[in-house]
Amino acid sequence: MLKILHTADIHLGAKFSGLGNEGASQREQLRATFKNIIATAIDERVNIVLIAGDLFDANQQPQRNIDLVIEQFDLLKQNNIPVCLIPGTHDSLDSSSIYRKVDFEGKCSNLKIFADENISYKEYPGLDLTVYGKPNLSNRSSISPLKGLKPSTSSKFHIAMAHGSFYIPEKIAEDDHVFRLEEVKASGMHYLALGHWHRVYSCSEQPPAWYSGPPEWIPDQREKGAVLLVSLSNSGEVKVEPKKLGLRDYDELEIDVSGVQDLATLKARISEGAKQNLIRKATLKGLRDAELIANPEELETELGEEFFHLSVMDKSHPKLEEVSEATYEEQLIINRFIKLMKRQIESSEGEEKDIAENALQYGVALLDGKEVL
Ligand SMILES: [Mn+2]
Repeated sequence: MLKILHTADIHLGAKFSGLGNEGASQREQLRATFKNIIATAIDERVNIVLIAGDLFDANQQPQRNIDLVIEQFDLLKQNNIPVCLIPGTHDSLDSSSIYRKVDFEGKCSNLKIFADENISYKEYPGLDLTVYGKPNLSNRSSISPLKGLKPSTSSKFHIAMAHGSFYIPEKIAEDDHVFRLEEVKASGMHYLALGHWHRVYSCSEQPPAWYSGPPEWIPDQREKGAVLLVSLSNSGEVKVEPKKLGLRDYDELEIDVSGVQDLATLKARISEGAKQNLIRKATLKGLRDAELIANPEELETELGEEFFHLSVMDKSHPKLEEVSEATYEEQLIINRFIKLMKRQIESSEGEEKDIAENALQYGVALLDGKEVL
């Protein structure tokens, strides 16, 4: 049996400007989680570690991040664990690449960096394994990272690493290092370790091809980070187990303020399930009573201490006491809409009238360009 730790998109050195004062702390946490990945690889006695691109957030790095990587790869070496790496889109192998400035392979004899322009491979006879990969040479490319991939040795196990976008019609930019399902199917690999997408995601069952996502929370990510522990049995069966290593968690909360009576209730709703390591994005929506005045910045300051980071966005719209078509020019749709709805309100009663009144308020807000739904 072969056991692998697959990770990618660690983004060491990321700036986190959106986190304000907590940015530096999360940047430090990336380093701590990276150490945790290496400790997990040693604990779990994996045979090899694969890093499928974007180990670094940029090709310019403080010396301490370079030292950290060398120190941690050395820990793997002391435990007889090799490590393979491909340059990704953030740390691509361009002329100013960190992998050209620093001789990581010279300092870590257990490290293989795939640096040939085309797919190349590294054989591990002791593991009966061959690993394949190619670097991303720039941030953008229309060439598939799987181009030319095929088993090239007599190893029992063949595993590829790639950093790019899985092709989904109309969802993917053509120059985002795109590869297709047919290429995965025809690759002859037992497993494909992918990077670039920032979540755990399986593109193919046979052969299994997975994105690990970042191990620790980075901006635009919508879940807690993980690494993948992959086991390949001698009979060719592959088991993939995501292990959540990230410290910081993330959630999004949408609050319809139309049912919220007062500020205390609104605060309680925002704070529901607050945790010290949670990054929460709260959005206020709907039509609010004119008396309910909520200042997002004040809410962030007042409730922020209950979270690692809280952001509040107000997309709600005040309910108008009186809606009049006279506010809008005759030829505008909104003017016609108000006239029609008023006629509807006058001619209905009971629940129907309530619905028509709500429809008038929502309709005016929407035609005004507000996001109330
Ligand atoms: Mn990335």
